[in-house]
Amino acid sequence: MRLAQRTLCSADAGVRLPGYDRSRLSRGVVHIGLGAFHRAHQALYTEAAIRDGDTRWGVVGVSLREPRMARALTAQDCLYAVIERQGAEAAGRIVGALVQALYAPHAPEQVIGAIADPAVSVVTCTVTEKGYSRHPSTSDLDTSDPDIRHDLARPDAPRSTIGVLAAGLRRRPSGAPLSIVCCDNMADNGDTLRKLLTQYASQVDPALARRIHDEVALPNAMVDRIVPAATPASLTWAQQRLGLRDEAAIVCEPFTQWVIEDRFAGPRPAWEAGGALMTGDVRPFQAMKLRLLNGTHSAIAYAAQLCGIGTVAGALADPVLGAFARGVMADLDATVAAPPGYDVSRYGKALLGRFRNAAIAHHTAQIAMDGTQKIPVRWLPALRESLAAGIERPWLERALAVWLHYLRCNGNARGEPLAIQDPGAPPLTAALCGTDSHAEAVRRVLAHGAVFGHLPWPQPFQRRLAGHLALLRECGAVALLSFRATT
Ligand code: CS2
Repeated sequence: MRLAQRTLCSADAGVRLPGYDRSRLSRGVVHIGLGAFHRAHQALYTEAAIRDGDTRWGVVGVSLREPRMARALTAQDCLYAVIERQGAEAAGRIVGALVQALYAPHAPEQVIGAIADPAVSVVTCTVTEKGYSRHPSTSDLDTSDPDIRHDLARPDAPRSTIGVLAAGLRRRPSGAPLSIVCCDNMADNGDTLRKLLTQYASQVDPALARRIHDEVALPNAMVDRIVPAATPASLTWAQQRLGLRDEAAIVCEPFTQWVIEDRFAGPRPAWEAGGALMTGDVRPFQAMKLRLLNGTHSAIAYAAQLCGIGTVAGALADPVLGAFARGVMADLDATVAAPPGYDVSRYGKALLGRFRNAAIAHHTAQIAMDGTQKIPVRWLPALRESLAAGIERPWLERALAVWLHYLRCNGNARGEPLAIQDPGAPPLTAALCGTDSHAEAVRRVLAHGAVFGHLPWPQPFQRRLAGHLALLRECGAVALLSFRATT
C-alpha cells in the first residue's frame, strides 16, 4: 500500500504521525530544491513549529531540475517518511509540513506566484553549491551561465535559482518583507546569495535591486545532517519499516543542527521548537562545520573512491583510510577557532563517530561530486592560511594530491572506472594530463584561478604536491596515505 493521507492510519505503530490537522495548514514557506536534505532537515524544524500549534507555515516545495520528486510527493499527498538510523536503533516519522510540491518548468506561474504571495514570508533554498550560478573565481554572478543568460533575456520565464527568486520578488507587493535562507554548504551563504541576487536584479530592474536592499533579509546559516541520497535498497528497507510504500522516504542519521543568523525581515516559523539555534554570528559555526565535517568528508570520499570503497563507514573501518581521516580532521581542526561554548576537538571526535554510522549507507561517490565547487570552501582557505603562517598540513596536502589524482586517473585500485560528476572538472583534468612531468602538472593545475585562487602557491608546497602525485602514480593511494606508519 502506498503512503497517502487516507492510508496514514495503516502505518506501522512505531512510526510517529504528523499529529495535527493538515487541512488547517496555510502556506507560509517556499522551499527551492526538493532533495532529501531539505526534507530531512529544514522541513522537520518547520514541522516542529507547526506541531507547536502555529499552522501558518505549510511549505511549498519546488524542484527546478527534475520532475520525479515533485511527482512522487504529489501522488502521496506530500507526505513522506524520515527514518533516523544509528546502529540497531531506528526511529521513523511521517512529515506533514509540505503542502504542495511543484516542478518549476511545468508550473512556472505557480512557483513565481508562491514566492510573490505576501502570506509567504520565508523562502529557504538547498540547490547545491553549483545551483547559484556563481562564478567560481570571483564569486560574482556568472553571466556566462546559460541559465542566467536565458533569464536575463526572459526574466518572467526564469530557469535558474537566482532568476526564479528575482521573478517572485518582482511580483511581490511592496511592503511585504521576505527572508531568504540559503541552506547550502557555502561560507557566508546568505551574504553570497544577496550579492548574486542583487547583481542579477540590477541588470533586470534597478528598482528591484533597491527593494532587495530594503525589504529582503538574507541571514547566514549553518546546516548539518548526514542525509544519503535514497537508493532502491533504502526505499525497500523503509517500506518494511513503515508498512507502506513511500517513494520519497529518507533514511538518515539522528544528528541534526541548524544555526541561523537572527536577522529576519518578517515573521518566520519558530524553528527553535526543532532545536535551531538563533545567533548573532554564524561564521564560527560555518567555518568549524565546513572544514571539519565537509572537509574531512571530501578527503574520505576521494581516497575511498581511489581504493574502491563505497561508503564513508566502510572507509572509516579501513585502517589506512581511517588514520587518514583522523589526520585530515586534525589538520583542519588546528585551523579553526571554536564557536562560543564549543570544544573543536570534541566536535571532531563526535564527527568521526557519526561517520562510522554503518546503518546509513553514505556513498563516497555522492560526496565526491562537484569537487571544484566544494574544495575551495572546504580545504583551500585552511591550506592557504597555514602556508602563509609557514605551517605544513601534511594530511591535507595529501588529500589535495589524492583529489588531483582522482581527477586524472581513469580507474580505481580495483580497475573499475571512476565516474567523475563535476562540470568544473574537465579543465583541471586537461591540465593534469597534458604533461608527463608531475611538477609541470602541479604548476598548470594551480594556475586555474577559478578553483585555486589567484595568489601564488609557495614553491616548497608545489614540490611536495608533485612528489605526492608521483607516488600516487607509481604506488597508489594506500602507499601515499600510510606515510605515518612507515616513517
Ligand atoms: C557532504 C555533505 O555531499 C557532501 O559533500 O559533505 O552533504 C554533508 O553530508 C552535509 O553537509 C552534512 O551536514
